[in-house]
Amino acid sequence: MREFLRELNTDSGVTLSRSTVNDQYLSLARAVRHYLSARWLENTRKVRETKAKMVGYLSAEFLLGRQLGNALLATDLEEIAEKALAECGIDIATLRAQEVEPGLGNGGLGRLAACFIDSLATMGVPCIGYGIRYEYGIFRQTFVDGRQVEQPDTWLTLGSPWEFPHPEHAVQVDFGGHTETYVDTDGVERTRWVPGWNVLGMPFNYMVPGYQNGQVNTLRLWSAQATNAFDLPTFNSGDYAEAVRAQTFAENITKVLYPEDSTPQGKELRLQQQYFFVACSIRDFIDRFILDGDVTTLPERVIFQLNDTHPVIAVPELMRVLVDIEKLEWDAAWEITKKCFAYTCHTLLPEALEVWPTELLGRLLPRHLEIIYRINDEFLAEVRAAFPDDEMRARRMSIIAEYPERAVRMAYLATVAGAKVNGVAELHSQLLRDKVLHDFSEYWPEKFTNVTNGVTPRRFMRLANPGLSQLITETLGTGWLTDLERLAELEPYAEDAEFRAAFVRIKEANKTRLYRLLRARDQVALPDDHLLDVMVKRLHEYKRQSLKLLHIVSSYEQIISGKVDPSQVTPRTFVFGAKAAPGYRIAKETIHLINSVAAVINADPLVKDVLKVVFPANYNVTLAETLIPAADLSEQISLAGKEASGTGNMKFALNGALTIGTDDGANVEIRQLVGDEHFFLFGLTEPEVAEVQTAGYRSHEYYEGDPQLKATLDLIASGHFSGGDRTVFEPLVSNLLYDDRFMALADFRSYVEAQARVDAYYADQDAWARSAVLNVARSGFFSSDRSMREYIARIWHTQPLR
Ligand code: NBG
Repeated sequence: MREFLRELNTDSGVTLSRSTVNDQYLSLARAVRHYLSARWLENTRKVRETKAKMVGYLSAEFLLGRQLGNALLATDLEEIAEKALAECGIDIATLRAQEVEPGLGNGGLGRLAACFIDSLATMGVPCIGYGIRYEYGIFRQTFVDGRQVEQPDTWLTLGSPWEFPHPEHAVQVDFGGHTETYVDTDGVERTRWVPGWNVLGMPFNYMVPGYQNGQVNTLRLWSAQATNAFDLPTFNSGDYAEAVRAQTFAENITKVLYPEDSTPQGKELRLQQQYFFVACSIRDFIDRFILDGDVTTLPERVIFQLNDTHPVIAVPELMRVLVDIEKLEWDAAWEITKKCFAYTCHTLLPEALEVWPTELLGRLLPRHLEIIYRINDEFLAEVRAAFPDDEMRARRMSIIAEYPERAVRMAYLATVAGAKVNGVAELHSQLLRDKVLHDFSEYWPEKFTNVTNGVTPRRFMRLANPGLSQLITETLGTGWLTDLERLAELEPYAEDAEFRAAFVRIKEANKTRLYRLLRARDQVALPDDHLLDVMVKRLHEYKRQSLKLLHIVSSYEQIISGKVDPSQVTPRTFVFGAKAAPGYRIAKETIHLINSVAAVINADPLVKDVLKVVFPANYNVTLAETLIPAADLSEQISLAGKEASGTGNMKFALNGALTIGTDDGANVEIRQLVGDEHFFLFGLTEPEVAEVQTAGYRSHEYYEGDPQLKATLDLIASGHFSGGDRTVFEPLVSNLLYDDRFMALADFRSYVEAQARVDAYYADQDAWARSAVLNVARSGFFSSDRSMREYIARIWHTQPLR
């Protein structure tokens, strides 16, 4: 408390009585941060001294969520802080709510990175996360007339108490120019890069505290600044804009997060971002951890995990550093490089595998393009030697694509360079081996492995669901939060009526908490006796929010057309949360349709007691923390073979929602673990999808053949949800009828049948509660601690600090 007041007086310069909520929040944050800093310095010192091998987690995204709650939990200061503040008449919840979450990621991939660094800190494994400090994170979503409108995410304006700038560790990053050869003093011919321009990388450190273990790792995010920010003579001459032009230009590099996670925007700025942060990170690691300058020891000191293809330009960058700057022989440098990287692929959509046109790469990073060509030449020579009469194979495996334009396939580069390549769920890894990277897995079977994703139980159980966490602790004692498989011990309690009742009361309280929030935030009032059916994730066709919508509209259509009596319907509230990439037309139209359907259904007295649709704007980590613990039903309905893993699916199961889902991504493993009776499976399997596609998929036939589906689509097409205007949703309807790349219509029948099973099962509240408890008890596998143990054992070979 003294700390808090001191911060308030000295740092914010105000007295308690005159302080704003923001002052109070900042002071509390700083007080907690002080508490951690000594540990942090100690940790960093130990890593340097013991020369422990570190994980360098390279990721263009870290979707951290709010920091205050997590820091209080990690330091076990929650109760103390709450009591002390209460004595000053301050409600800690108000301060927590003041924090703007750093939205430095799009979705699952960025959130996974955040879960992983939390787990590593909790396990005491030295790790440094490297990424980008975007000035504007993922846009803030608003709705205007039901349409998404993006607002800039100004997360830094009210102060950012969690970051520590380190100007003394700034790194210069070069771009452009050309390369030339020269003969060095030993008579060796070498290449050097003569860059055209450069910027400065300014590091900002964030603490990554382990859960109550005194360990603090570092997340280092880079911000771009001009090397010569300000041109005084030009300024004095009166040309103020020109005087800061360099600065503006440089700062653009880290200005915004690309709001896209599954189609690459072939944008030069994005490549600049990627190179910028990995160049900074590699330089930084060598300067700060290889103190004797012996870069040949790098593989003993670090393994850089490439989080998808975004950081893969780090491979030629490390080669450049080793060969051009450290003057190692090419072969020696390549041996080192191959040991320093491992690659995680997070997708199956071909359009999401990044490729960079050689024209662009050569212009921006001429030396790197040369290095990539040489890596490719040597690799293809190897392939040709191994398969002498198979030129087609060599062409297929080339890192350089020739069509439709000459371009570098970043996933191939990562696969060739990486010591290991992994997918993020069993099915995904299998499809990587069998399809996306088939030639490579044949050539290097031992390189390929799977590590199924996980989520941190500290944030997604303990912080998000204190009620359930307390019940579990009362039942099992402490310790389960860092040993989540212990949830299995809850299994017998599924048969215990008293336990189930307590469990149900917590679910109800979580619903109440959510509805209170939504009332304040979105001015919607929700009935608290409905089945709560939730679909939250990025808006993408493959995830099939449209299929969910077809189910809702079909339930509605059956009532208004008199086919079903509303009194026969299981009352449901449907919640959506999703952002669409600003340039993704169909996704944005889907958002518009969801909002339009919601407006009509919520206003229709006929369905008033049985159907509600809500779509709170700006779904983010913070909202997820309130939404997920309240859900009864988790929607995981991607087309089989498209969702790499999913991690939301795990968060729901761990909080006692039942899943309705396809056999896709980690759903497969969730179903295997929780059991078929406690999971609503539907839809084509991946091999069936492939079959239907080969045979020729015509979605129109499903429409013709299924009266319920026809009535549903016809209702949308009729203008019922667009004030009679038939043109508004015509593109969406046509897309489903004549293209339907992700086969929503093919899975419709099976989906509504599964939903009928949901209704029937929900009627037996006790059976449902039992299944919900079993979902929790059987989902301990999905802790990110377990994922980290697997990476450590099979990929990283690092040790906890002692
Ligand atoms: C996403 C997948 C998800 C997966 C997360 C984390 C990208 C490119 N991929 O299925 O779509 O859970 O990565 O692995 O964002």
